Amino acid sequence: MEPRVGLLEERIRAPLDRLGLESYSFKVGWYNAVLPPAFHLPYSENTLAFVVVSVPAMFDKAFKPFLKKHMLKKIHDPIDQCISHHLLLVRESLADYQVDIMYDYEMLPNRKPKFLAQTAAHISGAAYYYQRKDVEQDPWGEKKIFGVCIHPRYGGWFAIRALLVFPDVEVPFLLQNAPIDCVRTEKERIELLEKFNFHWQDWSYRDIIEAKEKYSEEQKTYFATPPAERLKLLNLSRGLQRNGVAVFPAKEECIA
Ligand code: B12
Repeated sequence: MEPRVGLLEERIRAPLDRLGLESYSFKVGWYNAVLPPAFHLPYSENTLAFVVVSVPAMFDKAFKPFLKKHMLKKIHDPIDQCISHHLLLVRESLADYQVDIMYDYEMLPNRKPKFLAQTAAHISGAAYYYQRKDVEQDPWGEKKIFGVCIHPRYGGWFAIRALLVFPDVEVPFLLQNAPIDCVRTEKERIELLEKFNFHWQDWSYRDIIEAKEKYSEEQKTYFATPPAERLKLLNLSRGLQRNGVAVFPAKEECIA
């Protein structure tokens, strides 16, 4: 790793780690190489970027303290507000750099996601992206099958939250880490894709490997509650956000 990138990486990793957020560096060129032009990130191929993922500890280390200190804005999902708050602080701490931030839920005017979170997780080495084409004897016929990332330590108990892009930092010599292939057999891959596509509400795809840590019951209850009712849940269970903040609209499919 180039020394300058190592230092920069540390300035990002250290504050995020404490919050249950992991960051993985990559070159934009690695991401663009596996995608058609319609999904390319509009930066040169040696541009430095990081993908940020939340792990189970985020709920206690970042989200609950955030709720105690900050008044929620009614129109945004509280977890998204928390992640955005902390990434903006990281950006402030890096005032010597330009940093572009993109969130997993942001769409372009053509309604395509600003970035494909699972592809970014795979090419940065954060989590292996299992897709239909990773199965040889495909049993699904005409059905549409969505792919899923599995983290080597947290299985499916994590979410891909954001990209940080450094448009002015070129890293031609950055070394690529391959993601850990932790769902190795054909049988397990079929089981994983079946569970993710047809039974995702029962959480079972997340346990396809043994996870070092999972979402707590409290965190599961929070994510299992329809987005429009989550604020009520927070009010009732914590006595927080007293000053008249009402419901916030859901983003589509909001379990992370
Ligand atoms: C739109 C969306 C949905 C839509 C459509 C799903 C889809 N995959 O298209 C709907 C509403 C159905 C949905 C549902 C769910 N979603 Co969703 N969704 C998204 C979102 C916002 C965009 C996905 C997208 O549009 N992809 C476009 C398609 C075309 O991409 P693709 O299939 O990956 O195809 C590309 C790759 O194959 C790539 N490619 C080609 N060759 C190669 C080779 C390699 C090596 C690689 C790496 C890539 C690659 O090229 C293709 C494009 O041309 C992402 C967040 C994000 N910003 O990415 C979350 C996301 C995929 N969803 C997620 C989840 C968890 C879910 C749900 C479980 C609900 C939930 N949120 O709890 C369900 C499960 C699916 C189901 N059973 O219905 C997670 C997945 C986490 C993980 N571990 O993988 C994500 C990443 C959100 C997050 N913040 O973590 N989702």
